[in-house]
Amino acid sequence: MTLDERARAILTGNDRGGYTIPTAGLYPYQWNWDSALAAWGFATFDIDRAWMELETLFSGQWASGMVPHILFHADDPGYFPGPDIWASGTTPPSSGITQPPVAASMARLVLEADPEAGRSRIAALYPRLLAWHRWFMAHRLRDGAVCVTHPWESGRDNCPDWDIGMAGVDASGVAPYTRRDTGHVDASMRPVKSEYDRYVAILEWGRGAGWDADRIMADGPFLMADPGTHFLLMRANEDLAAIARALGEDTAEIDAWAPILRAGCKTIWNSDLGAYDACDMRSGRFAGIVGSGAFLAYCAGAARPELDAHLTRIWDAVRYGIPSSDPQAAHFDARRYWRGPSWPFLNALIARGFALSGRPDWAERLRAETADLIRQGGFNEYFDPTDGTPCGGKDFTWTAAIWLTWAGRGAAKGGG
Ligand code: 9WN
Repeated sequence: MTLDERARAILTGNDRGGYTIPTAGLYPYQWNWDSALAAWGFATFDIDRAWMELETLFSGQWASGMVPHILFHADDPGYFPGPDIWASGTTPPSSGITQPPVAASMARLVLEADPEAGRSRIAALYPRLLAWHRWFMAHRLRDGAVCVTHPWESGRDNCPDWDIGMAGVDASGVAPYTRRDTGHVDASMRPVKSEYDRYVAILEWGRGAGWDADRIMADGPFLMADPGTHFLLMRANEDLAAIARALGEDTAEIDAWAPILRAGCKTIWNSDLGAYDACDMRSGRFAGIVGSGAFLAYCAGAARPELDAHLTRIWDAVRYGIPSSDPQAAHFDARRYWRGPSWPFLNALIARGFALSGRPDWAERLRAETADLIRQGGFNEYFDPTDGTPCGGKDFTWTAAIWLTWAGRGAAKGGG
């Protein structure tokens, strides 16, 4: 089997009928940004299935406009915390938090893959995408910066960026629970118990608040401005405006968001560090971390020379970019989830930023390194950036998707 064939087989193998799971066992439900990436992958060989993936994701949209980070279409005891713990009271049952808004960006790429086939599908999806972005602008902004109310909302769950905010979370009253993740993959690659206790404590607080987004923003135990989600929303707003123009819709509302978020970049600029940095909005303190979320600035036209310097320093310190945290910092852990590893799907998003901001050389370098990781190690969830060891779940949906759309499509060509 060629790598293209394997990648297509992973996408179809993870298809549960209208939605794909990220990987069997470890993640048995529909995840938000995973699905958006999956749609992009499907668009290379089954355009109808690509649209269906996004449509199923938005079938779980809340009345408020929020699109949950997990949709529990069918119960599966292999994952904790499941639908009974979140208690969303919605159909389908879901989590009560969101994830980075990449769906509009992926919908734009799916549309461009076949504009004719996509016309009616995007017309139906557009109001839903708009409602989700409107929800972000109304319920997740503080000082113009996009915030996360739970580390899972960032999609970069245990990155060191959140340590400062997590330190203030009291997990002493958490109900007893059993983790399922460490039954699927090596515990040394996963978040530690003290982090899990806090994940559950924040969840229990939100559930107690009836998942009221404004109450959680105002008083919840965790609130941090996240450079990653901030820049992805800026990017996605531009992609949503492009979709709107293609549909002949008025873009005034979306256009008005751009200066707000551009001004918000100041909130997440740590001038002592010379980098975009997560900020704990409860204490007003910066995390002091140059994480991979900062490098999504290139997607948003928000790059700065100081950031270029951090990028090249950090990238040159590993064999395979882009590490999820700084290899020269004490917290770096090459195989523990978001505390060091390189993630192929995030590389695809970062490289899109490089290409859009006039750095095709960086985009090609990152593509080639990501292709090497997959060729050598397979379609894993993530990789050790120092030696390329494949880590986490296997046969991963978004790794397969970005092979088909990006990593396997470059100068070195990647069919085989
Ligand atoms: C919690 C599915 C998801 C990704 C996240 C990744 C991980 C979940 C977990 O897996 O998070 O949402 O249980 O660890 O961090 O980015 O969407 O692949």
